[in-house]
Amino acid sequence: MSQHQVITAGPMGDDGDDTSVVVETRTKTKRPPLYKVLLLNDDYTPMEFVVAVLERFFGMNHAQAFEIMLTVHKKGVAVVGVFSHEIAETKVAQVMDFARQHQHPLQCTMEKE
Ligand code: TYC
Repeated sequence: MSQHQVITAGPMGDDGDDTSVVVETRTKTKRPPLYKVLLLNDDYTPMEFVVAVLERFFGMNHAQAFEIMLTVHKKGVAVVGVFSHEIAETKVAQVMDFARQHQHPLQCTMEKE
């Protein structure tokens, strides 16, 4: 954002000697930080359950979900989405709750991008 500031050099009459200068100052508008939501591999959570999680909470179709699940399975971790802090927190909580309800040790975390 930019704001205009009038700097007046001296008292101003109406005799046309106005020495005011208009300068621009910048007001920093920082975009809010984004957060990566990460899914972690483990040895016990069934592959089909992870695929279902990715479909249910991250809006992936079956093929996308299967691909990301395999990436986590092979590499140990994958980014499953990037969100605002509040949305990322909600996704993590939803996944952790769902995993706990089904007694799977699936772990989901978030980190600043
Ligand atoms: N490694 C699990 C298995 O072989 C599958 C799995 C994939 C678990 C991704 C967690 O985030 C995960 N059943």
